[in-house]
Amino acid sequence: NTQSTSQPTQAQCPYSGAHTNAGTGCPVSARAAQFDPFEDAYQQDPPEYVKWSREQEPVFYSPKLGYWVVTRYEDIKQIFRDNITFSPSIALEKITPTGPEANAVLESYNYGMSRTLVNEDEPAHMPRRRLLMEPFTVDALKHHEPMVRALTRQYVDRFINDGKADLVEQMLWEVPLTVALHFLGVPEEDMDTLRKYSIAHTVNTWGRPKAEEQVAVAHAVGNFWQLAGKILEKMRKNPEQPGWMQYGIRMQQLHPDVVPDSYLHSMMMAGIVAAHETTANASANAIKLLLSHPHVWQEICEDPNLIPNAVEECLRHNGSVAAWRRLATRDVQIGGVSIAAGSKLLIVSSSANHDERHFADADLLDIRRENASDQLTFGYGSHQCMGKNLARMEMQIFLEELTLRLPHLILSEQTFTYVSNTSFRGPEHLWVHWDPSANPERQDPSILNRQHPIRLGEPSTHSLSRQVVVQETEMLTDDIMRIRLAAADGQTLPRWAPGSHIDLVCGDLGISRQYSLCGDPANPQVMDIAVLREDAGRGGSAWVHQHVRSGLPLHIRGPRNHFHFDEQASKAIFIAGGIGITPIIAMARVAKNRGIDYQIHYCGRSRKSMALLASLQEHGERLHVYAADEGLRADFASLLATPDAETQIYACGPQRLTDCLQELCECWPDDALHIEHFHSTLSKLDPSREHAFEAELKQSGITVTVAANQTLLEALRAANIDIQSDCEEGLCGSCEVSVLGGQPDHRDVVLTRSERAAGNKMMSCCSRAKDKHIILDL
Ligand code: FMN
Repeated sequence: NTQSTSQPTQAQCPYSGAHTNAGTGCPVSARAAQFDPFEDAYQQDPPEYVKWSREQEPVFYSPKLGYWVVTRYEDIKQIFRDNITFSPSIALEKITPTGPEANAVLESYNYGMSRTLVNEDEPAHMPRRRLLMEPFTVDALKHHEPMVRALTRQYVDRFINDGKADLVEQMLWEVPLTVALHFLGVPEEDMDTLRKYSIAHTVNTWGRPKAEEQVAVAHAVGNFWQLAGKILEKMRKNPEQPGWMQYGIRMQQLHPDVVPDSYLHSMMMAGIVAAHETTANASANAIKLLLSHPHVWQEICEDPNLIPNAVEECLRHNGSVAAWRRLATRDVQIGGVSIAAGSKLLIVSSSANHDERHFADADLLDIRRENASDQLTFGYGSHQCMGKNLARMEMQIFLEELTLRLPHLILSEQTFTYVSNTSFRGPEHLWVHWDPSANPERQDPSILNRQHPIRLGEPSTHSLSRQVVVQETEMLTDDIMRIRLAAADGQTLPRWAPGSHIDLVCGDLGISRQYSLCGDPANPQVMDIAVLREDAGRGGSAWVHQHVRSGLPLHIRGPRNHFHFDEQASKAIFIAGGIGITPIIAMARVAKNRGIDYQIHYCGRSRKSMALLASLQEHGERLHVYAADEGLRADFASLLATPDAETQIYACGPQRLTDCLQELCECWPDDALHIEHFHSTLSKLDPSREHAFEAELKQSGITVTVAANQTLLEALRAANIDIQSDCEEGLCGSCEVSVLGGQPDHRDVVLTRSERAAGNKMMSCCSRAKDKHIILDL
């Protein structure tokens, strides 16, 4: 209850009366003693402000705040995971208790904010969350997209010719508020008043208002409360209207025990704040961050496919929720530090998002970061932000509109100010300028018709493309073309290890195909692939052969690697069939350079049809070539007759070859054989032969039904669970989920024999449950 007041902070010091350090006289370290989240330095850059803590003292007691402060990724995720030990009940509690005068003002408005989802404990929370979640699912959110687009366009129209704007004032505050109101089903007429009140509410809950401000804030909050009540009454008269509140009213009627009547009023007020300010702040932070990295801004202007992951990376790097709160309900250890029952925790999620232990080069803004969506700005587990996908949608649309219409936007010189509070963070103003005469739509008004599909839900690595240019092509055989790619901007390309492949986007066909990198991993200037034309294929390789010529710009994604080569191995056997030589040749080159004892066995129809034979000659006697038209056949049965604990086998080729190898390696140590499959063996999902099952999601506290005509991945996404995926054919391994109970029915070709037998992970794009129930660590 936000009315409850904190104890005076000093009294909570867990060390009072404890033995003290001889040196300082106090067990609280000097930096911990200085920690003050109301200082400007915290507001300006929270992760930087607590960097010392992440590095040296990841869990510390702050005497100024009366809270334990937690700053590392794993510790914070663990806290989010366990909502019984770490109660959310104090999430909205006032950090600074109000004085009697302000309390009297609040009372005069009958202010009665009770718990909402965000600070509700179990067992009340989950049934309520389940009941109220449907309007937040990806399917339910789709129809809001045109509204968000239209609003965004309308606001940009207002300032596009001005040459300068305060984006917060002129767009980023009001659009999310209007979207929030639409989503909640609130009439627009009360927008201006609501705006004023919602700022006051933030200060009231998270800030440290001075005594004289407290009373004014209390009046605003009281008014906000009363207005919310009035609007709710209007809605109750017409509960069939669209909107989350109306949905809540209907649920309340059906399940009054789960959604009590009194709850709706609080839900309305909290909903406005939650849906509005977080997104407004996140958008302002994101645009500020991107514009302060002009080359990154330029990249997304040129390729809007990058926007969904750029949004995610901005949420990670500079999110709008800097920290969150929990209450320890029992004595517990966090990161090795003992915390007593009743202790309050400030979990600095913005710091977790910069934890090098989880995010490589964490301070770098990398819009292609593959694990950006592991960010904790939305929280995690059963209390994860329900509106996350609405926020993602808005942020994508804002960036799309601005990069399309104002690619020449420049961040103006300015000092950024923040509303002083522990949790919600975004600049109060964001001044930008540009030359309106250079607005692209003045030259070509048709750009306004361009619309990029937004990505609802978490970003997929499908969207992380980069532009390259074809430097040269060469026909290696009648039907295999070698293609050399270079970075479009003349820069270097990402590093890759043998076994990696890229996804090549096949022009406007709307498809992409994977190709293994077969060049030299030590050369970051170029990437080589070799593509076999498959006339009976699905059109991708035919497109490549028809269109790819020197000088052609192309889009690629990756590199990605699911066929890791153990460079520490002492012995290796490489087996390739036909075009399967592409990943193998890169591995063999590294094996040679590293002095590994290796052999290459390469089979094909005829030498004429076998690519890269000339380059392979460097391997001398280690290379064994079997051309069928010469009557040569590999004798794998003899080669693999004696298992050897030190030898790793890497194979790539047609299915009959890999099946045969799998059989021959039955007696080899588990996981000695590594296979890369170029083609999926997955047949189309046939609902008549499948059964529906339930997936219980341990962390999220929900159970998802996977229908017979649906994949587990589809069902998880429909329930707003973030899962990465890539090929969605059981080939790539991106969509792996951990299994805690029940038996997976594996359909992928990624997991090894022992991994399948262990049964503790599965590929959600294709694998199912053997029985009716499976428990996942999600
Ligand atoms: N096909 C090639 O011709 N060369 C390759 O190096 C190659 N590498 C692949 C790597 C992976 C990880 C996968 C999954 C597939 C690979 N393929 C490769 C197969 C192609 O992705 C694609 O399936 C093939 O070109 C046929 O496409 P199409 O049926 O659209 O013509």
